[in-house]
Amino acid sequence: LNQKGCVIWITGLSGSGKSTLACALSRELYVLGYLSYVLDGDNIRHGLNKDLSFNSEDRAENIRRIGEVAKLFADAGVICIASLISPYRRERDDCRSMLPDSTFIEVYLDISLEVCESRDAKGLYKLARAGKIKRFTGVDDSYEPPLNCEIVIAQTDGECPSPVAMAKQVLSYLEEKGFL
Ligand code: GGZ
Repeated sequence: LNQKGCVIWITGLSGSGKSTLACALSRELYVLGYLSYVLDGDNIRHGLNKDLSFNSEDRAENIRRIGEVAKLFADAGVICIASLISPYRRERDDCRSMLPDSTFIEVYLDISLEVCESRDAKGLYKLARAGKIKRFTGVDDSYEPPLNCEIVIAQTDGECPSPVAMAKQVLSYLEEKGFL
């Protein structure tokens, strides 16, 4: 396997496009002949992390466990794509510090709450606003944006980049840093 393992850690609000980016990126990497694996918060919460709720302690544990698993994948030489809200800076930084220098690539999906809420693909924001889901990130629970991440994907003139455009932004970074 002629590739260097790393962790691409995608953080952002619910509905910001984390899973969409993870999927698009994984597909592009496959086409280019690279092995990647996606660890998606929402999926992992059905298996490995099904014992965890959304209180702050459990979210921290969710981040920690996914960080540990991502590290194993990276050790094995895989490009591991972790997509979870991961609202806390401290736990994200803890994951970063577990990995060899420059192999933790943090991607912030800087999409406004307004846009995320207007998408509301699963109707969760609506439920959160109605008080039917408590502690919903951005509504009544905190999100701490990264201060110094490797990649920021942002809206331009209110427009969100397409999945392929987001993936390409990450791919150029990986290329520039010699991972591809
Ligand atoms: C945030 C919630 C919540 C609460 C359920 N707050 O956008 P989705 O729906 O499909 O993905 C979200 C997912 C969040 O899981 P993560 O493991 O990524 O979160 S964290 O990193 O904070 O542990 C969302 C859904 O679960 N969801 N309740 N209260 N998102």
